[in-house]
Amino acid sequence: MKRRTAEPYKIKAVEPLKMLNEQERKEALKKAGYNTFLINSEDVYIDLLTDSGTTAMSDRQWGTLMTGDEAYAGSKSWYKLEQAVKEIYGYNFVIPTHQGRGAENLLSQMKIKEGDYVPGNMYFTTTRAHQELNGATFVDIIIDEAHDSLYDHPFKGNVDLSKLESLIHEVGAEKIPYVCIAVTVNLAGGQPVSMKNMRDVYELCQKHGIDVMYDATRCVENAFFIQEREEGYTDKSIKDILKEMFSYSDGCTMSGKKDCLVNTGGFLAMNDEKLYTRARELVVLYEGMPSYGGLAGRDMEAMAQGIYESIDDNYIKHRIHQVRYLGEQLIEAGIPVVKPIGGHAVFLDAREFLPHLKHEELPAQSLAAALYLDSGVRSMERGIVSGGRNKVTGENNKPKLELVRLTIPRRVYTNNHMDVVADSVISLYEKRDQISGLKMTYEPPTLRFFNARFEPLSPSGELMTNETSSTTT
Ligand code: PLI
Repeated sequence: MKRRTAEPYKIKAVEPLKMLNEQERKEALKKAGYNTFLINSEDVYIDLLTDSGTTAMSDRQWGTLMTGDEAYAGSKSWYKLEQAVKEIYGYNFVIPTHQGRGAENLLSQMKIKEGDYVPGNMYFTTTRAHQELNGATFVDIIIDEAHDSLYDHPFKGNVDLSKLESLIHEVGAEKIPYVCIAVTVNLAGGQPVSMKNMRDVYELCQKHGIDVMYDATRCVENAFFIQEREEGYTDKSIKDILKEMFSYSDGCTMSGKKDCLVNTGGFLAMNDEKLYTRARELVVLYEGMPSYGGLAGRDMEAMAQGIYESIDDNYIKHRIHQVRYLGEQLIEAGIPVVKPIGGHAVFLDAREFLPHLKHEELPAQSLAAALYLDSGVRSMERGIVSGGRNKVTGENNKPKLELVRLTIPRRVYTNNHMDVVADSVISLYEKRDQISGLKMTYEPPTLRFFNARFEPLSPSGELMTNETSSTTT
């Protein structure tokens, strides 16, 4: 008999949810220009837009808020956070930032020169934007399998070493300020990198005098996959795995809003003292003193506590299993999703889901809008709209993966919520031919997905061309 498991926490406070009817959802969607980023949160039933900053904090974290030291300089709370980062991630130096992109800004400004190349295992929107803003060209060195949504690979976030070697050969190591390795890879579907691959990348980079900087945003999730899948790690603790992972890098940027289990916060960490000294100067310009970096003392307290909670083996096991619980229901129903199911989200393959739509008709944007209309579940487009335009030609970047991300916040929803989401996706799949494409009616020049507006392409101007919702909400 298969024994079922449940959430490794009790619920102490609840936030009641508003449940709009179909007509109200239709109006909310139209008002938001069919962009799920622009829907008011109170109009959302189950919010799977992102796992970023949406974590439920523990009673201990809430408790630490009262002990936050709000001193402008030398806050006690900062020293607690610094200690937690050094202990768990193992770096020598830490600079706090208001969130991950604050750390990306500092790192990119300090290390990149005009005309440089930054290789990475698939792009992330803000990371690449900061690299480009500082004059670098991003080069994708992830294994080819990562671009194939159906290819089942235990470590689909791995770097293709031959791609990295070719780039070094082609442009020269002096044009590569660092290699950026994301653990896990968000846009590939939350896919992990193996320990062996991290070790190999580090060895290769050391040979050429190139730094390796991790995007550590979902590093605990990555550590779980190593424990689960990589030979020699089954009996190791998440804490030990993390330590080894970070030993194959020279520093990292971190969005604490994900695996540090807080609503805001981040940091830049490194082993090089010279880089740290420069970062201490630069952080004052953009974030604040090196002892708070844009954070309140209470935020730093909560993040220090969150870092320790995140490495609890029971917490992370449930976290990954909850995402898988949703993903496996969809796979069983024949829904096209990115395989294997990753760490923080289930990704619907919108081109397979809506084969009647051309890429220019924005299948992922349309599917995300249709899902909200069907059940009030909010998801996020990760496809051609998020891909933006080529900075030289101005053409749309056309990422091979055209996805809708169902991102599961940490410790927020129960498996019953996952069931409601699965029912809605399955019901939409049954009437998928009724979903119209969208056209962009307003396009902001940078990171357009946040604020762009759309309209249905159907002659009736409706998103669902023959509307009959099967949901009860
Ligand atoms: O949102 P920030 O600035 O704390 O972090 C930026 C960031 C960096 N790297 C990666 C892999 C991310 O996923 C990331 C932010 N992700 C968001 C907001 C998300 O919804 O996935």
